[in-house]
Amino acid sequence: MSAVLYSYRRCPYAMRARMALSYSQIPVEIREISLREKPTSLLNISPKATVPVFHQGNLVIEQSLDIMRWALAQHDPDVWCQTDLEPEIAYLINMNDGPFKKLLDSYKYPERTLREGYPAGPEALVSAVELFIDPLNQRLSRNKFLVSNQISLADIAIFPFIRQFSMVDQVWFDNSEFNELKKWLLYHLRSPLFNGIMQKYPTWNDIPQEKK
Ligand SMILES: N[C@@H](CCC(=O)N[C@@H](CS)C(=O)NCC(=O)O)C(=O)O
Repeated sequence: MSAVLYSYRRCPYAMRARMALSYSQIPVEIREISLREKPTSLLNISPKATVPVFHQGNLVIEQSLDIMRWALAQHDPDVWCQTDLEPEIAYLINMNDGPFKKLLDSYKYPERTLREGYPAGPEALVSAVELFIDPLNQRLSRNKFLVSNQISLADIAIFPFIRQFSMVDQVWFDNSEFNELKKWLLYHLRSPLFNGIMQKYPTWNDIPQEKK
């Protein structure tokens, strides 16, 4: 049964799902959507309509991490999911998706954040470094990847967010002291896996013509 992934090229959640599906060799039709004009077929299966959403037959998976875990359960050739490392993998991903993502947004969109009364811009940057960037750099000075010397689910789930972080102020990041993290980021940016999932697709839509 053919599978579909509703996706948005630059969304870090969609990137991690596309990377896992590609690694697990799951054939999937990528439907690049417009976030402003979401396709009806997506809204029909997932009214909240965030991307990514995976759809195959009766199966609808609406969270990027669930898509990753589902894909790896089908095929995990390099053992990204190691049972004994699972608590550490889960801890890191929770930190990323929870407090770090909040700080990343505050750092990236200071105007929006200030309006909501949270610390923004430089203040958010200091907190993000303390909470996550520095600890990740320390981990990478001990091991080649985030939880061991082998790549794991944590590396792929977190990488698109560190990429986004590095791009908010590329000069700051390039001049920062986080050399191990820079190396790790570059490794992923240059990987065939990442480059393979960044190919461009025309925007897919199935909004009825009369609504356009
Ligand atoms: N928890 C979700 C978050 C996904 C998410 O927030 N995606 C953003 C794009 S990066 C989105 O679709 N936002 C909805 C919108 O902009 O309408 C996941 O892990 O899949």
